[in-house]
Amino acid sequence: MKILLINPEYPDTYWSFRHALPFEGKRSAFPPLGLLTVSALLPAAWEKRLVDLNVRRLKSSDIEWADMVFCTAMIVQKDSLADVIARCKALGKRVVVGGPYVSTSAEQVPDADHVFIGEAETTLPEFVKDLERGTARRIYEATERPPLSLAPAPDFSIADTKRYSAMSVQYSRGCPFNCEFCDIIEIYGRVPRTKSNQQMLSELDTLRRAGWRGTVFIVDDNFIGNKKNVRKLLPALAEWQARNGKPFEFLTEASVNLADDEPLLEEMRRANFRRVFLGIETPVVESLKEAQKGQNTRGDMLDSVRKIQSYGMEVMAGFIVGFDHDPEDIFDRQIRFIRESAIPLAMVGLLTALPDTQLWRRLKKEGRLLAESSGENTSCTLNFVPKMDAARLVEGYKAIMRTVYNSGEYYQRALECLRRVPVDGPSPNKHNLFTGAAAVARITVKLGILDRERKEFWRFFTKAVAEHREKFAMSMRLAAMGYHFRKLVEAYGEG
Ligand code: B12
Ligand code: SF4
Repeated sequence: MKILLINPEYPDTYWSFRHALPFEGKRSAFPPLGLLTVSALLPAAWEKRLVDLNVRRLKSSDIEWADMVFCTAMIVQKDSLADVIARCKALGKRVVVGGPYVSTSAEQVPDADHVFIGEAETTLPEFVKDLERGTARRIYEATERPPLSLAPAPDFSIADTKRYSAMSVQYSRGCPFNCEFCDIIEIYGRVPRTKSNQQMLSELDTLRRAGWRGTVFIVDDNFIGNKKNVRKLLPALAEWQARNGKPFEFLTEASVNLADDEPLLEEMRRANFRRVFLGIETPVVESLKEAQKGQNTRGDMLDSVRKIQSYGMEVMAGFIVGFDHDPEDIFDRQIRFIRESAIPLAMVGLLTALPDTQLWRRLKKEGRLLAESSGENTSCTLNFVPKMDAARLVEGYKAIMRTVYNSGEYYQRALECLRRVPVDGPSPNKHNLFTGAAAVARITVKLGILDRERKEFWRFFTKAVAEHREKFAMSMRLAAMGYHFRKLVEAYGEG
């Protein structure tokens, strides 16, 4: 059996990092871990190929080669998914779909032959057996969320790893919190399930043996969701890093209460976590309460960010405007918070009601739901009727984008971040692509010569080199990221 696995194209959003990737000479930020896992769940004797549309085009010959096509999608990939399904069906192929978008919106893929709702660790083996017997159904829905002991190690062999800026692994699924707008807890549940230490270390061994060095994204919804197990994992991770010459620097996502746990932060520092993404959402307590995000009201959030930064981790964060309780001065308050937090990568979005979330159900009941969400929180469209005047909300949102990604503001935050985030131990930069001569040359030519904001770049560069020489790679990465965000603002936030 020949299986073609296809990852549809992402639009140009924060997380695509599309404008920063060329500096590193990469095509996409992360490989599609869902499909690598699906590949590992299929019989070893089947032949598999991956086409990631974010890395290269899909040729008709790719489709013709296959007996069956497997596609994944997040909601932002839905248009590309529809194109892929249409092309494969036109060539007479059997199409199997799954992943987070399909799991909440199965009715949106009428042309797919087989639809997987939820995680596939138990349903995919059942499908394979049904296929052999000729009794395969159209819908496979996981009745229970599988323990992660059933999750196989991802099949990295099908990915062209050189094309990606980081590799991904997953330790846990689910999050114990209950944020109203979140679909994670609907799809993956509120009881975080983890892999064993042995599973994790063996996945890392595979990546290391395959020659991977540099960033590894632990893609968990909330890395500290199951603190009891994470406490057992971290010392093993630190020891593994030390034994193997620190081949990886980790990036992950966590809830803000990470700041309350200094022993955990210390363990993360030892294991070489260099970046963490936090869901800060808003400095407005009433809006946090409305979002059922009590974990963000437990203390001063600026202090929390500073604490995490002091353990050697750059903080990245998500911010949201559009809550019912947002006051008139919300836009200024968000700008002020972002400025004071020294979070260079502040991903500000308009609130969106994702399918099948508590927010979606409430807005539906209140008659305020307008359409399905595009999932693109930068696209300046609302899929519900906000309490604030919609035009004012969108205008205020754009004003935040223009301000926080203005070169002067951004570089100021980046410098303050460099100041706050210590780098200790053997240089984590040694595997960092941003120290490579080609990357530095691309950055200095593009940002220091061709770009209209070159003066700001040189001001940043001079200070960064003079005051933070040991963080050169981090400075270069931040400069490249600033360019990506500025380009996004030009696309979405101006006018
Ligand atoms: C890592 C990650 C990313 C990464 C990389 C994604 C990639 N290349 O795969 C990045 C950072 C790029 C990213 C970006 C975004 N993401 Co994201 N991301 C995740 C995260 C945290 C983990 C994904 C992952 O690797 N999971 C591990 C694998 C093993 O799980 P899985 O994909 O679910 O696969 C399992 C099943 O779903 C199933 N399955 C999956 N595909 C298929 C296919 C077939 C054929 C079958 C049979 C089964 C199957 O089998 C697997 C094993 O059980 C998830 C949350 C989560 N827990 O999954 C959010 C998540 C997928 N992202 C989400 C969103 C909204 C986004 C953004 C739009 C955020 C934003 N607003 O900017 C952007 C959009 C990207 C873009 N560039 O425009 C939402 C999707 C919501 C939805 N309903 O579609 C999620 C669920 C989280 C959330 N609520 O925020 N994301
Ligand atoms: S903390 Fe994050 S993952 Fe957990 S429920 Fe809230 S938004 Fe979802």
